[in-house]
Amino acid sequence: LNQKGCVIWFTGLSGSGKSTLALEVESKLYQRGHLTYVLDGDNVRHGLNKNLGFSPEDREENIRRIGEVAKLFADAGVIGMTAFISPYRTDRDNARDLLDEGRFVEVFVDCPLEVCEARDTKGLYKKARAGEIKEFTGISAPYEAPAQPELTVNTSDQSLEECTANVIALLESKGLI
Ligand code: GGZ
Repeated sequence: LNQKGCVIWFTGLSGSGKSTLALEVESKLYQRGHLTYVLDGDNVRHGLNKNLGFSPEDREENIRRIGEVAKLFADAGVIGMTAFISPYRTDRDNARDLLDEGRFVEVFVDCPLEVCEARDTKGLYKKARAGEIKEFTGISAPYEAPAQPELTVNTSDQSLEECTANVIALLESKGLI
């Protein structure tokens, strides 16, 4: 396998396009013969972390476990990708500190709240506005944008193709693929 393991950490609001982007990057990397794994709400929050909710404490524990699992993938030589809101800077930095320098790549999936809310793919923003979901990120819970991400993609004015190409180019420039 012509790769060293690493972690690509996608962070951004609900509906910003983290999972979509991670899966598209995965598809491109697969075509090039790389081994990847995408951790997201579907395979983590419904399994390993199904005892966790969305309080600040539970989000911290969610991200802590995900950081440890992502590190295990990287140790195994896999390109591990994580697609979680991960709203707290400290929690993301703790995940970064588990990896050797250069093996953790933070990608800020930037998208204005108005755009995420207009997309409202799962109808959750509407429920959050109505007070039916408490502590919803961007509405009634904080999101701390990364101060120095390795890459920022803006999914409201860049196409999925463009964002994907930018992630791939970053991995190339860092010698990770
Ligand atoms: C934010 C919530 C909430 C609250 C349920 N706040 O669009 P989605 O559905 O698939 O993305 C959101 C997902 C967030 O889970 P994460 O594990 O990524 O969050 S964190 O990193 O903060 O732990 C949304 C859904 O779960 N969801 N309630 N209150 N998102």
